Amino acid sequence: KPIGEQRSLAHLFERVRGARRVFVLTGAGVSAESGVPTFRGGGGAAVWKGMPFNVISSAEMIERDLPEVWAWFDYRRSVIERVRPNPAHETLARWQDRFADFVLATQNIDGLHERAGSRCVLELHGSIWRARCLNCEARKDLRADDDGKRPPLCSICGAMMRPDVVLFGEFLPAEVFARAEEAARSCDLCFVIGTSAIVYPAAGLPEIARGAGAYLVEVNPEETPLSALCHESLRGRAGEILPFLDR
Ligand code: BJW
Ligand code: ZN
Repeated sequence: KPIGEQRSLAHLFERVRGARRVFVLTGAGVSAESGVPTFRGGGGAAVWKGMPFNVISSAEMIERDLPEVWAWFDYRRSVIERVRPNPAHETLARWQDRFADFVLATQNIDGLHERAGSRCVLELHGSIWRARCLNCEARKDLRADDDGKRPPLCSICGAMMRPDVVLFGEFLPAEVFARAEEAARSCDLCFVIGTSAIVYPAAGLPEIARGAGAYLVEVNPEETPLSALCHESLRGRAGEILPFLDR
């Protein structure tokens, strides 16, 4: 029995069935069942060679030790490469056709939503599969074009490249975030799935949806700072709960 009380459950199903504009925000927990480690939660934070992830995944590290930043992301890419999307990703891929208006925003950089078939994913924190030039902003798709040089060099201007991800202290891609914000503001049903909801501005999106009158549902085995704001907190694993909601 994955989810709570019968009465609220019936109400939830009614909400899901009647929803037209749905906005979903996902975090690392949605990929946990695929075998991608989360950053926090489940006891302990991610660490790389003794460095907590908020140090190695920070803007300062790009200047201080770019090769080490590449080593950290290369390691994670090697993990992600070997895993597959799980039933949570698959359910969300189906939802793009189930609802009249569906927007999926993710904090994840692993590309698993797209691999499961989601089109137009708003990648708020970038992608581990791309590099970006430090000099001219050119991008490189590492799946198609990776000679193994670290750091990779820009094929336009020859400068060094960095992972095209959003590190602590950096701004989110403005246009991507604006589209997510607009979807949050105008949805009638908002799901927050597998995120500790402490990293801003992404964690502000469900607050915007709630403030604009949406029905807010959280899917997470653990309580988060958002739980108090949610109409429903479904305490369980995304890969079990989402397929259950899809019936
Ligand atoms: C399951 C499950 C299962 C497990 N099913 N669920 C003080 C106050 C307010 C803000 C700040 C502050 N000091 C600094 C800031 C700003 C900072 C911030 O918010 N910090 C907070 C930590 C306090 N934000 C930023 O820096 C952002 N930029 C910004 O604000 O720009 C303006 C600015 C410019 C200049 C100076 C200052 C401000 C950028 C944030 C970018 C975050 N990037 C990272 C790293 C990306 C690259 C990489 O991957 O290494 O993104 S951090 C990391 O956290 C990663 C994630 O996307 C992000 C969110 O984590 P997520 O997804 O929630 O994962 P977890 O691990 O935290 O949680 C997993 C959850 O899943 C848990 O709840 C589990 O229970 C659950 N779970 N199994 C469902 N099976
Ligand atoms: Zn360049």
